[in-house]
Amino acid sequence: MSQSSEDPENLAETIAGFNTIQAERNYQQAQDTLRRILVELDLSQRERAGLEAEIAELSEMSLKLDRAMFQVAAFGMVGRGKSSLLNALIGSEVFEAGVLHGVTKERQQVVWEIDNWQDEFDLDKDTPATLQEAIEFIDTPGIDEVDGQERQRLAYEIARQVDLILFIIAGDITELELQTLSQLRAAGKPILLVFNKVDRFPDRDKLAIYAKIRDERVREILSPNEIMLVAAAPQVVRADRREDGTMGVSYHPGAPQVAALKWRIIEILQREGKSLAALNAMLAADRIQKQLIDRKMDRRDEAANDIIWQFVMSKAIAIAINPFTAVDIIGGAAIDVGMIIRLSQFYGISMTRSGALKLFQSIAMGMGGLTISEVAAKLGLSGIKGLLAIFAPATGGISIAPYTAVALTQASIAGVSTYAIGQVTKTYLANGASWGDGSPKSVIDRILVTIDKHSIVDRIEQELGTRF
Ligand SMILES: Nc1nc2c(ncn2[C@@H]2O[C@H](COP(=O)(O)OP(=O)(O)O)[C@@H](O)[C@H]2O)c(=O)[nH]1
Ligand SMILES: [Mg+2]
Repeated sequence: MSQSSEDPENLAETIAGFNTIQAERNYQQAQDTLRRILVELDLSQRERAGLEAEIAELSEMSLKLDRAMFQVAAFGMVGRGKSSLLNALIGSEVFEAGVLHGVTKERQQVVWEIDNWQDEFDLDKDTPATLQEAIEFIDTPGIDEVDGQERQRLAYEIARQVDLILFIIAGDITELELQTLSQLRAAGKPILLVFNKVDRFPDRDKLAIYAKIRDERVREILSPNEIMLVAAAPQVVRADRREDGTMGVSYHPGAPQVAALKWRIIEILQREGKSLAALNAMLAADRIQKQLIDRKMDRRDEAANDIIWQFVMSKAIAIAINPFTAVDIIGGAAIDVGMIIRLSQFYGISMTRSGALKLFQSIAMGMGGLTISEVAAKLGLSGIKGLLAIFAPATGGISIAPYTAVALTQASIAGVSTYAIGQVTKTYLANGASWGDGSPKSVIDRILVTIDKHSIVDRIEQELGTRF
């Protein structure tokens, strides 16, 4: 080890340097990952539908990383001075503030170049290269202005998006404030508890409240150095001599006292800005990617079900037209095998005709047999099976009524069996052409119990009814 790195000050600098490099690398990596996800998203128009918000959030995150944006949100009850505070930090009246209840109706944001604080803090000298270029300040409605559920959603949304939360109070802390504070804390983002309007308290009270919020209820949620005292829009009292010669007081806006808070924000931004932004982006990317994959799978499943249904109806119609020549399912096997081939193409797992036939046979055997009555028994359609037994001897089609009944019954059972074969095939293919850990039989049994046979029979009969 060199002489200089044993010097404690140099060592600290070296470590800080490593941290900076690490932060830089995390940042780079997050940026690359987001870009890659966006490029490789590869969603069809149909898969995209309903996911617009997530995709937009992903692009937003990517943009945020590209622009090196640090997001700071003001949060708190109505009238605590959220809008005033952001204005004081920025140094101009960007957000509407006022005495009226609920001036801020919805979330608003403004991007603000960090250079603007340059003169005040002589940033050039002190700021390392990791300093972000801009802060986005986000103003929100009061947490007591939106109902419980909406409030939770808002808190959750903001907490997961932003890099720093300013939670603004202006006096003793209320139950609702405490509750929201701990909700926000759970998101794991840096929080500063900003005690505003200190100009309204005599010094002793200020200290008392400060001690109180530090010592009692907030202690579990926040550490003392996460609490800041400010006056965003202080009122200065002035004694005036009125025209009639008497004395009176008037109130005037005084200079904001927010310098210490600015410093804290810069400090957090310097220390954690890049890592935080990278971490947030990665968390969001991970969450969104999982959603996208789920959605893709859902869509895929729906599309596969559409394919299966087409074959179910082809089979049902074929059998309804010609019931007695196809009492065993093998007779209609061409349709099932066709379905298996079509599904395998859909899942991008190519399968030859003989491969498909083999799969068909093993599924059919796993389903307990190949004749209509065997399948009916296996599927729990014994009522229908009974019907078959009654009409089966009347093979001549003597009267039209039994003929129709038998035709419909056989068509329905054949349709359900094709449906079941389709579902089993789908599961097999979606699992990468594998039965997974279990045997084919166990997979088939598991799927068969989940099929609502009677509603499928109803649906087939209904669709047949519209055709015949
Ligand atoms: N005395 C005093 N009044 C303040 C201070 N900050 C904000 N106010 C006043 O509190 C009221 C509500 O402020 P506003 O920023 O609209 O609160 P918000 O609803 O939390 O956004 C306004 O009339 C502000 O002038 C402060 O530091 N001292
Ligand atoms: Mg406001």
